[in-house]
Amino acid sequence: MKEKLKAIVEEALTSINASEELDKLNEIRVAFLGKKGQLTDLLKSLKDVAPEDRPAVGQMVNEARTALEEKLEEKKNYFAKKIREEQIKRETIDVTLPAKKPMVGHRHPNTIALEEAERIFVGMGYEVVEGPEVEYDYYNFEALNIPANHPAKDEQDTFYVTSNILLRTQTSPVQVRVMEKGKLPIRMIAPGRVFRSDEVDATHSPSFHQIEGLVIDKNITFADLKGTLAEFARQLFGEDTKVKFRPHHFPFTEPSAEVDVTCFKCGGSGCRFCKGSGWIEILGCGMVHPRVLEMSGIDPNEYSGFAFGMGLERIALLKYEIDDMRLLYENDARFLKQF
Ligand code: 2NL
Repeated sequence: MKEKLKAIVEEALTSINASEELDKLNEIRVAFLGKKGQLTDLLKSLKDVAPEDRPAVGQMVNEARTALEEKLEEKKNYFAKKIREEQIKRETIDVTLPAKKPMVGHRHPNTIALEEAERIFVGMGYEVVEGPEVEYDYYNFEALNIPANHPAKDEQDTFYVTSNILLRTQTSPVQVRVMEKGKLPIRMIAPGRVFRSDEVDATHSPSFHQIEGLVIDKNITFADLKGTLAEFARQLFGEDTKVKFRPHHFPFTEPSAEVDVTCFKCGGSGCRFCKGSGWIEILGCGMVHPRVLEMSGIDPNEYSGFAFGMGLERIALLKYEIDDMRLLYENDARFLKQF
């Protein structure tokens, strides 16, 4: 029996040592220590041993069992450690590898142009004010001296929500709302989205952006308007830029003018960019019409002011020499990346 036990233990130890994976260990455990395992069988044949030898033999078998269990456990731990080490090795991150650069977007040309214009006017002490895109007919037209049936209303034909609520065609309503509040003087710009029922082409869109400006105080004259816009043009297009005021008509200003700047490409001598004229139109302006002041509760005998309005897209297209406004809205990253 002793011989047999020794043989079983040796066989078991050899198998354990030779095993190369966790599953194999389980097989060994079942084969030797399981219910029908070799060691269990041996224990069953204890009844054939002389009664006086049984305790000693029984103890031997049990000791062999404990020894095998310990050996199995030891090997199991060895496997677990090996698997963990392999996993750690596999999952190691090489921090010296060059990182994948995340795609970082940047500002839209419209935004760049807007922030540039805002910077210039804020530098001159203007406040930036925003207002609703859905407006009352009153603030968009009536309060700006454009009564029902006025031809200018047709020109700015727009999107109506109801008969007296519409999508604003200019950001002037924001300025009317400020004038109405009655806090003077006013020095503000009103940037924002405006809407007109225009067909899409290279220079038109049913939705575009405007920056309007308004200054109201005592003794404001056309000279203040000229000086302000000349300084704006110099900062936006370069120190040598000159401005030219051409008489024009707007219902909300009197007198009114359109403003051209000397072409920043050719300096005014005439080129393809300015279509040979040397001048580029950038905005409309004028002295606020006394009726407009009056309607918002400002006494035109005490106060006067100037106002101007420009298309943001127009500025962005000029500044970046883009020849089609539609490019600004197509969101083609290959185009936008360039600015
Ligand atoms: C243009 C140029 C302009 C104004 C906008 C304005 C605003 C108030 C009072 C008086 Cl609250 N005027 N804005 C003035 C002149 C020109 O925009 O081309 N508009 C169609």
